[in-house]
Amino acid sequence: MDAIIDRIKEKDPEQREFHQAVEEVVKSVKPVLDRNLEYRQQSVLQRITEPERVILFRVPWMDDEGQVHVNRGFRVGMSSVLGPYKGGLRFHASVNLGIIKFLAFEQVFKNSLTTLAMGGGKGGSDFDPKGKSDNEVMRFCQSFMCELFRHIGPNTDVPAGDIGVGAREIGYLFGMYKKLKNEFTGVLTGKSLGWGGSLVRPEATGYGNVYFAAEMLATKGETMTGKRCLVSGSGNVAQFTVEKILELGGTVHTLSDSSGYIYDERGVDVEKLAYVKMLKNIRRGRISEYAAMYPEAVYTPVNPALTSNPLWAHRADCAFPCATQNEINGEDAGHLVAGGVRLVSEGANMPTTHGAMEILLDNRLLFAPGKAANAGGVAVSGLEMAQNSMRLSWPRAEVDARLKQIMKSIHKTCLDAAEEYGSPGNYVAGANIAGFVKVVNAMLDQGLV
Ligand code: NDP
Ligand code: 2IT
Repeated sequence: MDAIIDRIKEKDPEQREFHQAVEEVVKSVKPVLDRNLEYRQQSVLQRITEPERVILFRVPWMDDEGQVHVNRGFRVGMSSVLGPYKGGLRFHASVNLGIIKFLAFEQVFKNSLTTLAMGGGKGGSDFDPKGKSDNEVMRFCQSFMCELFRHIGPNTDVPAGDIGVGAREIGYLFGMYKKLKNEFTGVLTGKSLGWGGSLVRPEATGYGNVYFAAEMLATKGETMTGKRCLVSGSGNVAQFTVEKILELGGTVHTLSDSSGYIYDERGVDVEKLAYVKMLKNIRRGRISEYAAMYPEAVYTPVNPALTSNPLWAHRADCAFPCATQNEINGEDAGHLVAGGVRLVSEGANMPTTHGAMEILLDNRLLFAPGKAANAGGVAVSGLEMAQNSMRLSWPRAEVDARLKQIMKSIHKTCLDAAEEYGSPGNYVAGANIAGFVKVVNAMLDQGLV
């Protein structure tokens, strides 16, 4: 297995996030491979770590001043053994092929855990939507779709949102897809309600994250009531993580963006959350403005050169990283433990570095990896696909009940797999093993293709 990882690193030495994601899964599934000769004979690890396809394309667009810009577009289809490629699109200046491959790789196991028929993929662009006008974003999305449309389809590949891609972008992307293909299909999820979207899809990742955390707490006879929580990010996942924590009786004391974070000792309540939604989703402002609006909060700019993020040093019971990858490092993990945190549930994809995760697991925290805890988003995307196929839409209570049931079942699946392979209570091992076994069995059933 070391040789496989070495080969992946040699082939693409700059794809650090991809190596990190692969190493975590490979480490977890070692006992599975040890017990299964066929998996080893069939080279399942080599096969599962090589994308089925990678599409890389030029995205030219013109800004409001008439200046031409060129960005890079990506779509990686990692595995289609369980269904059409499924996964979000990320628009962020940091996007590169290694990041999209890590996200696509994680998505394969996450989608497998949902029990819905979805393969794994991811895409995006190094386009930075910050400070762009609606018209600029629209022209960018149209140009992006002018190439992407020929590679996707409701039975081939179904993109959705991720960082920098929300309802506005999905609308522009869908409009261009529909025009180019001359058909109205459920080719994207996260659509607006009026034209094919599902109720609860905007809330699903955040709500699912907290449903998962509540399941973990229940194993200790505890609930979210009265729990002090730290949340990072202030986008889609963070907002609805906060909303559900409040609903279940917890308190939330932090929010952040890439410039800094706010600490509010009195707590982000329902009214303040409504302000954050307006600030981030409509005004597209910065979280620093929260402290101007609510003087009881303290804003701290975060210096990226710092080795740790002070957000994670506040005293709390639970932490919900909901911004981006590798936002909790070893030093932050030490602060979380010292600050009394007993539960970490990853709303973001791979927000915890490998070293940090080891510290949290060694200290016996309840730790939920993103591929389990944030699977609610893609799960409701799967439900959106189902509703689109039937040309029906389910009521809110029905979608929410299905989401809750899926999160409950992922929680149990993780615990059962961890127990079976000798790591009781380890959700990282459980999620990786359960996700992996289902994908690999399907791969073997379908032959060497
Ligand atoms: P949004 O774009 O809505 O919000 C992203 C938030 O994270 C913003 O507050 C953003 O701040 C912050 N952020 C982004 N990049 C960085 C960075 N490099 N450093 C610090 N902060 C950063 O995205 P989502 O809420 O949708 O996504 C958040 C995370 O959740 C991602 O890891 C995503 O992959 C994951 N996820 C999302 C799902 C979904 O359904 N949307 C489903 C499952 C996982 P700023 O405004 O300054 O950029
Ligand atoms: O990381 C993720 O699971 C997402 N960004 C959501 C993907 C989806 O297809 O809804």
